[in-house]
Amino acid sequence: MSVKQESVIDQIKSTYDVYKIREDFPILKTRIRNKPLCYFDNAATTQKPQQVLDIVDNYYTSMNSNIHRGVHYLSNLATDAYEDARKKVKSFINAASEKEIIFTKGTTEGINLVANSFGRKFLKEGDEIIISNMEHHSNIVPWQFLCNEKKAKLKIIPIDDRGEIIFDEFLKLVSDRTKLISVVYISNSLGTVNPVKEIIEIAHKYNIPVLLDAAQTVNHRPVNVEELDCDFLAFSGHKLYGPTGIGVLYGKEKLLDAMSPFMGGGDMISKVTFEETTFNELPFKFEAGTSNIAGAIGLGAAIDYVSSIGMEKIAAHEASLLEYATQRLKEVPGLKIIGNAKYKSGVISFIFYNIHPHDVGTLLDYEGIAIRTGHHCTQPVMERYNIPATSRASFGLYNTIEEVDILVDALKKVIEVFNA
Ligand code: C6P
Repeated sequence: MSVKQESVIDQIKSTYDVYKIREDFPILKTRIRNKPLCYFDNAATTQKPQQVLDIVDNYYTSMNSNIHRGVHYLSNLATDAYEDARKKVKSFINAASEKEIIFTKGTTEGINLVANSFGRKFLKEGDEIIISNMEHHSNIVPWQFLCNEKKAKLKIIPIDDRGEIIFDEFLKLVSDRTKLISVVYISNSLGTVNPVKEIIEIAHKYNIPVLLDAAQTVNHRPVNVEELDCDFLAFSGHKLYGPTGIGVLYGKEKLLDAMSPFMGGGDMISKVTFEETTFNELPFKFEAGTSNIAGAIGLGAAIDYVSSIGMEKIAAHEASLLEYATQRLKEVPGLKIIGNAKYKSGVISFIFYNIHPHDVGTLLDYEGIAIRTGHHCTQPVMERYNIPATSRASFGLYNTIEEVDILVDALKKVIEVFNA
């Protein structure tokens, strides 16, 4: 091991007690075929700490009730806990008001909400929406639906060989026809951290609102919507150590106010007659039907959990893991990393000789290692690099240097199996 690698390990060990943190995650004690689980599929979903599991359990055992409806004790308790979770989200991303925090099912629903409620109201024939070549399908397909309906155009910011947005090309796409820019903050398949602040600054010169897909961001680094000045931001609770089926759409109050509701139903109305319906105030206007109450409360607990560790510390720990893993993977013959941006987050996508990623994934599974293989719901990225799929190891706050070593050793074994 090089001196550099040793100093990286020392740095991690001195500032961050990852072994103590791991104790909070019961699932990490799992053994797979008598080998310790090495969970490197955090970009798909993260594991949950006991603190989140307990809160969700407590909700169902001691306060289960519908919210915003009842006058009874349990309903008030559940409503307070749900609204308390909203306050936690507001502080976590530094929104100006709780009215700007809409609970959704996840990132996908948040983006669809904006496409429907903002797009259908404000887009007209000939208008344009800008996205990038590295978007997740959930930040492509809703805009295609919208553009098809409105006869609008979807413009794509190209990316270079390293996996970075070509900024000059972005500048060429922006015009007074652009009605919205929707870009991923951190790419799930390349790990690229995009220059979103610069994108927002340019967009605002033209009065164009910007939506950030922060599915892979809020779990890895502090996010401050006021500082970014983004207009919308969507993320999923399950990637932030919280439950599945809950997410958040942040939107500036002025914009959310101007938008029509997304779905109709209970809780989002003010008055309903057969002739006319008036709508509830923000944020309830966008939360039709019974929400994922336990999910929101669990997300609040997840926010408490990561905040107690500190997002800055989590970011530093994962940056060290990324640096160490990137170095060590160079030892594996035939392995090529896809995505070498200057600013990267804890995702390493790679291809490996001509061994299909699914075979790599299956062999790693025999060693207890969970990675994701495939296109990662970013088929245009695969097309850009002319590959069908990648293997992807993605880091979370509980991953260790020792796990990276296990991954590297296992990859060397894959070569032996394939005689590559
Ligand atoms: N990416 C992955 O393995 P949902 O499914 O709504 O929670 O998140 C969708 C989504 C949107 N944007 C980005 C950048 C994402 O990474 C994801 C989810 C997972 O990479 C599942 S495909």
